[in-house]
Amino acid sequence: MERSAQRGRFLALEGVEGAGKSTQVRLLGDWLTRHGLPHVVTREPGGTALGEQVRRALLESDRVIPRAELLLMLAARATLVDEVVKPALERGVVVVTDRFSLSTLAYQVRGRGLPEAEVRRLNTFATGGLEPDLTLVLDVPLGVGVQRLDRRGRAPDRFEQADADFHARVAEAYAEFAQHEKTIKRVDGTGSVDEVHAAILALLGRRFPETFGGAAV
Ligand code: T5A
Repeated sequence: MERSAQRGRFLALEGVEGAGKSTQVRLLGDWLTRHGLPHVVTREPGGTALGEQVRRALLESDRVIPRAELLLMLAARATLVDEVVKPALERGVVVVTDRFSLSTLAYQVRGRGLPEAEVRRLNTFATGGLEPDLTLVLDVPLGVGVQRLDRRGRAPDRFEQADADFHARVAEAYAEFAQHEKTIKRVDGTGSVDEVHAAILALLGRRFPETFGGAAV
């Protein structure tokens, strides 16, 4: 996507199930509100009327074959990009999303075993080449995420029910992509909610001082 002086920042939070993404996206949104910074908070799959319908189909259907899973994720993403993310960035606001393209590489490529080059090509078609300025991967051991979700007491969705090997491949993928791509950073997600929030703000303050400089909880 064309950059302009006014273009906003596009941030994505990622990680394994129960890593604390939704909690941290909400806190980041609250922080931006308190500091008077215009922003949009969204999630994937979802974030639009169509995307939320696709989300229900993806999470609640008994069986979705991997290629259909990929294409549904990308249909939701294309809609989110055109209806929400691009217009917001063009207005110069900060966009924070709970998951984006890195989830597709972790879950559909590494988890489901779909071919990476093909998935990347289709993803670029869906996004028009738009990538987050920074993707933060909340780093927690798989067991911690599972414990947090158990404590929440909600019935597991189709992804949460996948076997341990699937989740291990997803976790490895996050670690590996974070090692090789400059716009992906890992954040220790094992501390308290407030500690993780502070770590995210510190990292954003270093990376985007014009927006998050002097950030304090
Ligand atoms: N998916 C998605 C794909 O396969 N491909 C794709 O391309 C995309 C975009 C989405 C599913 O779709 C898949 C991946 C997912 O399986 P979802 O419900 O959005 O489904 O799943 P998650 O993103 O994993 O969301 P969860 O809500 O399950 O987990 P979060 O957001 O990581 O965790 P959160 O913040 O809800 O916290 C979970 C619990 O832990 C507590 C919270 O209070 C909550 O009870 N908690 C903490 N407790 C202690 N210390 C902390 N630091 C805590 N942080 C949170």
